Amino acid sequence: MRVEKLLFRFRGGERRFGGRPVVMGILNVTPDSFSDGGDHFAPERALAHARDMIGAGAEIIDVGGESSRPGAAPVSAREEAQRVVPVIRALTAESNVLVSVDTVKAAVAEQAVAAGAAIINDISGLHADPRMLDVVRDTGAGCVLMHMRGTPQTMQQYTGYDDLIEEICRYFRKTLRAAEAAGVERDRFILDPGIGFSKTAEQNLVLLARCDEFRSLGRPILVGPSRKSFIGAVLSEPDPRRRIFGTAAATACAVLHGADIVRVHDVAEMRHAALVAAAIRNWLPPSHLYADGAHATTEAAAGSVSPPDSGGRKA
Ligand code: 7PM
Repeated sequence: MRVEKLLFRFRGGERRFGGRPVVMGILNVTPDSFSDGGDHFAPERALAHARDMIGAGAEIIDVGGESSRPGAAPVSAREEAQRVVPVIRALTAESNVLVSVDTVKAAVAEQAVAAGAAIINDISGLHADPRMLDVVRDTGAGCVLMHMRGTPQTMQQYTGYDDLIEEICRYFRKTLRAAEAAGVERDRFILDPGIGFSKTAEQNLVLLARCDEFRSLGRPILVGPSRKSFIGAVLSEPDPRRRIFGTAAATACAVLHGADIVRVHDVAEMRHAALVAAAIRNWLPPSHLYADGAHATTEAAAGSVSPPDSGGRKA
C-alpha cells in the first residue's frame, strides 16, 4: 500500500511524516509542575524530564509555560518567556531533538524560536495574537495549527457543530489559505483537530475514529489525547494519572486511522502503542483505511508492506 509521505519544513530543516509515527513529549514548564520545593520554577528539573522523554523515544519536545486549563491564572508574555526560553536554549544546545513551543503569544514564540525552537504550537490556530502569522513567516518556524473555538475559558460553550469533521476541515483550509496569502507555504504546517478543545466527549471519540479524513488536506496530522477528560468520561476515572491505558487506546486508534504525531505525557508507553498500531495499519489493505487515492493492487500492497520492526512504510 502506498501512503503519501508528507514533507514538513521548519526552521533549520525538514522531515517527512507518514511512515513511522512520531511521539511529541509534553514539557510543562510551570512552577506547579517543576517547582524547586517552594513556589519557584526549577529549569534543571524540567530539563531532566525532557532528557527522560528523549531517552524514551520522544522525537519532538513541546515546551509550554502557560497552563491552558480554564480558570488558570493568566501569565504575562514576559513571565512565560522567562520560563520557556532558558529550557529551550539548554535543550537545543545539548540535543538535536526538535523543540516546539506551546504558546499563543507572538512575543513568546519569537523568543522561543530565537532560543532554538523549530516549531510553534499555537492552540488558537493563529487566531489569538494578530502578529503570530508574521512571526511564523519571519522566523521560518514550522507551525502546529490546532482547531479550537473561543478561548480555553469559553470553548465549552461552542460544541454545537452541524458537521464536526467538515467544519474543522473548513477551518484548516481557510487558515492555510490565509497563511499562503501572507507568504507562509502550506508545507510549514501540521494540522491538529484539537482533542478536548470546544468538543464534547463524544465528539473527541469521533475525531480519533476519523483522523484519516483530515489527511485529504495533504498535511501531517497531530493529535493530543493524553490523559484528557473524554477518557475520564468513558472510564469514570477522575484522576488524570490513572488514564494512561485509556490514553494508549486513544493513541492506537488515532495512529490506526492515520495520525502522524501524538502529543503525550507518557512517552515510553505511547510510543509502544503507536508503533504497534502503525504496524497493524501497515499490514492492512489500503481500502480499509485510506481515502487518499492510493488503491494498490493486492500484489502492490503486499510488496510495499514493511515488517513491523521497521515501523515504516515503503514509499
Ligand atoms: C488543561 C487543559 C491543561 C488542557 C492542559 C491542557 C494540546 C496542545 C494542549 C493538543 C496541541 C493538555 C492540554 N493540548 N497542543 N496543548 N494539541 N497541538 O492536556 O491537543 O496538554 S494543553
